[in-house]
Amino acid sequence: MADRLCIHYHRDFDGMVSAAVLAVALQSSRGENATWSDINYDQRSDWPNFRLGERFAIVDFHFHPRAEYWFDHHPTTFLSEELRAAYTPNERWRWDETSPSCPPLILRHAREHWGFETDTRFAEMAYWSDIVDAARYKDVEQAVFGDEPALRIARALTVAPNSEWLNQVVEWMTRDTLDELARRTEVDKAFTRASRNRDRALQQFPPTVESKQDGVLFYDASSPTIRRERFAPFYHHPDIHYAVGVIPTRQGFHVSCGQNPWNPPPVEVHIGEIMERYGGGGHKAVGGANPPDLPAARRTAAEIAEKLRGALLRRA
Ligand SMILES: [Mn+2]
Repeated sequence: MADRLCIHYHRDFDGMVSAAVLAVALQSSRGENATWSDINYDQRSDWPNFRLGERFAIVDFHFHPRAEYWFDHHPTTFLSEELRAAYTPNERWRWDETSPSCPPLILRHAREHWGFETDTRFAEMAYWSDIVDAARYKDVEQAVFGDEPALRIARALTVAPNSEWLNQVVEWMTRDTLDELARRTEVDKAFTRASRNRDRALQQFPPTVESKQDGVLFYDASSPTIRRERFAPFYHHPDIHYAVGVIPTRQGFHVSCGQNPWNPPPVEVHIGEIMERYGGGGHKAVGGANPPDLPAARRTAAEIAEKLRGALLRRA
């Protein structure tokens, strides 16, 4: 049905909660019977023509001027100056880069503009979205081995087999509590598989370290046989301030950079802005870029590590 609104969501925990929240808020406050579908970074390549002729919303992803509804919290959401100029907050669009995750700003907007009152279920999901998306785990132990329902679900998402599965989870999010959702057989199975991957990743990380100096860890995990655990650098090296490394993607290589959430650097460095200079993006505390090949990725990662060491040394 061409005139049915489709909510396109970023494929991660807070993006999926955002889709569920918006779907329910639109249904109950505006009588809008929306569907939903995941979205990924590849779809930016022809952004002006995205879903041409269709009705759509976007949550937790780049601004699009044809989006009927749009909500995001990423500082790098605007793909050009023209797009930035096309945005003004209104009754259907809201950008708040100070929000740790996307669902709380949708809930706030829906209450203020559409009179939508949330239940404790969505409040709980929004609370955990902030923790997961902004890496506000109480310690690295919780980040890596956390067993709370939201953390089990977030981990399960790391092995999501396909878009249909993700769309199914969003549907469950529109009606389940986090506890009910985490107990679903499909989610629990994925969690078990993802936990095995995590254990393997933690074992595989130490030999990938190329250097550890002045609070910055540089690693090369570009081999496709190495599994990835986002917090492995901080799990093995709790004393570092930054980790920067190379990891494989389906098409090539990704440079990933992040500050240690449990040992924050004593300097003001915006990683997302550094990454923009390499064609990437991100937040202040974490970002990434996709150089054209492995040598370029290694060079980029090494350069960024050097920049970060410089910033830390100037401070020391
Ligand atoms: Mn997200």
